[in-house]
Amino acid sequence: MNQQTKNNSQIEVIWETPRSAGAVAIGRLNSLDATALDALLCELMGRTLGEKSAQRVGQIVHANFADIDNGLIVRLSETSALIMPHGGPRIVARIDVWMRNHGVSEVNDAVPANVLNDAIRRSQLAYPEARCFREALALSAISNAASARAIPILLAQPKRIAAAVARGWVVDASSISRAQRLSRLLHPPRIVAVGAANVGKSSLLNAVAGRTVAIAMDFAGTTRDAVAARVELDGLVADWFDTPGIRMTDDPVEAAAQSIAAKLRTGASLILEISAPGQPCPRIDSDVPSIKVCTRIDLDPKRESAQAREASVHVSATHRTGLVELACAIRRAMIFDEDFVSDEPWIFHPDLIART
Ligand SMILES: Nc1nc2c(ncn2[C@@H]2O[C@H](COP(=O)(O)OP(=O)(O)OP(=O)(O)O)[C@@H](O)[C@H]2O)c(=O)[nH]1
Ligand SMILES: [Mg+2]
Repeated sequence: MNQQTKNNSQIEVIWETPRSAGAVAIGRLNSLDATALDALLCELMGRTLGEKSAQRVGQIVHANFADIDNGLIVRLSETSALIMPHGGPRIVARIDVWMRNHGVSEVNDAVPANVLNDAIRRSQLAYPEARCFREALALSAISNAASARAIPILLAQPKRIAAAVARGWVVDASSISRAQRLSRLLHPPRIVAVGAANVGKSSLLNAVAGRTVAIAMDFAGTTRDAVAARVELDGLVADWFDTPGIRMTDDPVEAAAQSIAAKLRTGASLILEISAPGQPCPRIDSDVPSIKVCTRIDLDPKRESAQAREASVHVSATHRTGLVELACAIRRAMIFDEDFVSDEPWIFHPDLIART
């Protein structure tokens, strides 16, 4: 091949099909300059400008592609066309060289070999339909996400991150904290309910889960082990741990369970400090964020007790009231409302910014 490099940098080619073998490959040519696109297509087909070609919008032409292959060309609009040669990787690679030699710039989010790492390689192999490595990572994250609310946000990221990386976007502290909050849509956060014995902690978990997960009975010390259930709270899937009531005990089983509960609190994303009218929540020494919840509010409908006044959420497990408000309060503490609507990129995987 003896092509001269021409200045067609105003034309770009995007391969819509994956770089693996396939029956047909589809490349999209875009240009703001319709005349430059006409000229390039004519040259690709070995025709002179003005000859019957693929230049009419909507027309499909069977053409020779620079003696490399033959296939179809569709003129989608004045400024864009699809070229569809056979999908052998060698054919596509040779057309790429031809394009490069004709000054066409390639818009290709595929990762260059030097930064191709295992995570990217695995996701690209698993999702050959992905148009770029960021989309492959997004599809892989979607398939593992615990909460469905992650899906629309993840789908928006490939374009958003590519644009941000291209404009020299720098990951700052606020992007990192937002990413940490949003990651709770992928990996369920741990929520630990604590409180005095017999306030109604297990009943509350059963009410939220909609089934009997933990034994609830009218005597202190019913829960003697940490019991967990995966629950959905305003679209956020979380692991809710019920713990034994905090009280002095001689029972070695209950004491062991309390020490497990203390460890659970340290690794928690959120602590629910459960009280009931007349039954305050013992003081918990912890750096973990917490929400004060007053249960059994059916016994204090006017919210006159100190516990009702102190709490930010009021529920009754037996009457099933306040459960939606509790779910929303937990979700908001874990992921802010603005996190869902922000246009900022979400770096949900460290390799997303691998290429700069
Ligand atoms: N009126 C009323 N009673 C409730 C409510 N929630 C729980 N109870 C009652 O409170 C008692 C204790 O409930 P549990 O859920 O076992 O309390 P707990 O905090 O898990 O108790 P321990 O495991 O012993 O720490 C039971 O008799 C429940 O029926 C409520 O919202 N209103
Ligand atoms: Mg209990």
